[in-house]
Amino acid sequence: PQTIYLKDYTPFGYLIDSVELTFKLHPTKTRVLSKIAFRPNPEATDNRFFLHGEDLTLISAKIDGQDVTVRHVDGGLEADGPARAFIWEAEVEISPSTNTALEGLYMSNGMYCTQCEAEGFRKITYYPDRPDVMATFDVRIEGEEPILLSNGNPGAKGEGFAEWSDPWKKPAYLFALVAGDLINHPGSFTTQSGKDVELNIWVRPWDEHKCAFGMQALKDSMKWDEDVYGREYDLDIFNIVAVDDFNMGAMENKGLNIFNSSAVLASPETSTDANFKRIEAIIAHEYFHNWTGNRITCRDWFQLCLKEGLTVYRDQQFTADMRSGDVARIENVLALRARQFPEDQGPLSHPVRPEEFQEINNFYTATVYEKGAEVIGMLKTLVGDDAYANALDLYFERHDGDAATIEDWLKVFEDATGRDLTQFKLWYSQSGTPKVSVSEDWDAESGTFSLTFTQSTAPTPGQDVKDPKVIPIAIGLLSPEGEEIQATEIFEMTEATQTYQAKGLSVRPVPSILRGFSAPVILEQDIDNTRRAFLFAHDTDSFNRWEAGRDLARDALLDMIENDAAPSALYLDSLRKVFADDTLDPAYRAYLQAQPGESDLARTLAAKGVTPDPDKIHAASKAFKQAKADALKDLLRPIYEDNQIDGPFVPDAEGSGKRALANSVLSLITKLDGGTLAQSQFEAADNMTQKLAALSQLVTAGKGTDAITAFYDQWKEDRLVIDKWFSLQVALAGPDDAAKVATALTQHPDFDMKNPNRFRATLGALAGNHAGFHHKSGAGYKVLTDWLIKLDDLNPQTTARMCSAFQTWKNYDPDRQALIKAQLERILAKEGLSRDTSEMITRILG
Ligand code: B3K
Ligand code: ZN
Repeated sequence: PQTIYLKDYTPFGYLIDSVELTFKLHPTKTRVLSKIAFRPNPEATDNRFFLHGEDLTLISAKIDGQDVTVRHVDGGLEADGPARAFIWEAEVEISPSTNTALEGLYMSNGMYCTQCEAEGFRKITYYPDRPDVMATFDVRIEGEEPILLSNGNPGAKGEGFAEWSDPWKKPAYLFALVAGDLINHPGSFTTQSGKDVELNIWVRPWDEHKCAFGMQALKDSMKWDEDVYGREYDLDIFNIVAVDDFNMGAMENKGLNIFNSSAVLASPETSTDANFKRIEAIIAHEYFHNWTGNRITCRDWFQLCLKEGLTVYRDQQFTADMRSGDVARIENVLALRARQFPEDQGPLSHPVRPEEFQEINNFYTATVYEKGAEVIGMLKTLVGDDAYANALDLYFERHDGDAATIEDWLKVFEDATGRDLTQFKLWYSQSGTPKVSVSEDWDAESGTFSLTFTQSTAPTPGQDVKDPKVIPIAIGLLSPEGEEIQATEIFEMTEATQTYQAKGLSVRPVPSILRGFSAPVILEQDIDNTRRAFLFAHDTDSFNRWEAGRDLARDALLDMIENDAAPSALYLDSLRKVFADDTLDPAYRAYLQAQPGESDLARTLAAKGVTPDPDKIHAASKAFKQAKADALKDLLRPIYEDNQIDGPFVPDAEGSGKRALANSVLSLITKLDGGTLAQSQFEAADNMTQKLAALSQLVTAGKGTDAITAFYDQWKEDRLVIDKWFSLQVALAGPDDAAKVATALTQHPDFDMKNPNRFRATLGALAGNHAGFHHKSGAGYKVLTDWLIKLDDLNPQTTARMCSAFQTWKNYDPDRQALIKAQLERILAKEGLSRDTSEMITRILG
């Protein structure tokens, strides 16, 4: 396969003034007619007329009304393009119903839908399918489906056809079409300048009752983007469509967002608080793309973080504003550490802006998205809130309508703030997670407290040498009594080693470092557990307070794993004190007692040079939880009772916080009562949050058999709930059973490998069951591999994405490494392996 390099970028030889498309829909013989007005691009040096195209049957091609001879070349076609403006017309035939890759135009349960990002439009018609080619689109859809949708504003409509017109220039990856038997959940929004926008969420009739929450989230997002970023919506209509078969969460097509039904449909009976929160964030994310992604798009796919990092950052800000900011930050950091850190510390490590790829779909990663968002957050911390706001205004003003680059983005910040961002740019170009170690010094005589920081980043694939980065380190100082004696300050680290000083202090302070997780680094502090317990009890920064407790818990667990130590009395004692504090926000309190997961512990051990033993980790995690339950015993029932809610289920911050706390307590109570309370919660629950939490506890306690059956019988008609049913059984299976349970579920009549949600619910859950997946027999590796090999023929994108389950393989012992390597080689040896999967496996093998 061919490698594409950032350094090779050249503009396309032609510009497009307008695109007209006509679709004559048919499951196996859809005709797509295109009429495209090209003219030579004065900025291009290469005027080759090449159009991308994949899996298309060309019926006819004309230039200015005359048939032309085309040359079919790798990835598309070529023709002799005139050196003047001309009209290209083509007719192609495609087969949506046999398109199982879910890219291009495909069918999901009888409805037509599209997914074009990144390079799917070329499966619809011949086109310069690259984001720097932007055009207005006029679309006519002919089909018997009652609802026919595309981007932009609606035009003429009649029996068997509908027309749509998108006045905003856009790249082809933002094109969308939907046709099906759908009903709309309507809404409306009046923009800040008084324009009325029609809103719709389009679903199958039986999903109508699951739309209200998404609609509210959409309105909240529209308002928030006006209030916080001054961004107004720019069309008469905004449509969202729910689709069951979808490779990822959702897609920001201009005016016609297409969502995985799991990322938009919700009701209290069928969705958990976590689902509601995720839906709110994804709706916001896709909506925010209207400005950061659509109005300003990317010049090429190497610039993906320009839209994704920024849009994730914006959706995180939105969530923090809508819910508790403290909890939101903890959740973002947990996700970063669970998904981005392993990526950045293993064979798949790549810069936030990669410089090469074979298959761009493999780079929609936690690094581009979540680390990309952290980079924006650091930039804001460094320049300050006001300067950030000015820079964003300038960005929208200067680049509206552009296909921009990271250079453009940074230049805006330089111009708006007068700052030189040359060194900061390393965050975009160098991969790996920096380690920051710190040592303290106290000079009692002068009252000077010093913190000396040293940063280093280990080599990553293709990058042996790393330079010091700009790292904003938020520091606060506490008195020995736990009073804040110095509020948070930003120390700007730019050298490999650098010292921060606070002067004129009367006592030696206790520092609280990297407050709010002010940079995506690994902080190595040589402090003892008494200090951690102090910070856990007193830190005035809520993030660092939680972090101190987590570090204590982690060290206690590592001590149990490595040295067969007993659960740390210091930790349990500290936890008891903090956990008893009922003035704390319930959601935050739930996180205070959460312990690091098994994969997290495995990675922490590996980073210390210790080979993780999955069985030991599993056993220690269970024992630790038991010890917490014993230590907190008398507190648990009252907390559980205090956090029950009378009245209807509301998925807001308050309600979900109480349920999170009650359910976290339930998980400890189950360790003491063997599942009695879980059983009654399971029977009484009128909402999925409590139902599923109770079911999880019953299964974990080995008492889940009847509840599993009852749950299935109650929900067998609801695909999204049955996904949870598949996933939970695999995720909670014991180490010896996980592979068997997953295999058995793949035989279940409701298992459908073509549906990415179901596939992930089953096989993704296996990969997430640490001790089960890494079972010494190799059964976990084998089952996942068998299914990845099967799926690759149908859906390369989802297959490739799931290969990352193997990315940590070099952390394990030689036997496990050999077992995994054999499976990776088996995948690689498969005949006709997709470019997507082949690139992933090759990189993972290293
Ligand atoms: N931009 C899409 C992701 C497309 C993924 C293509 N493999 C959704 C999002 O980030 O909002
Ligand atoms: Zn996005």
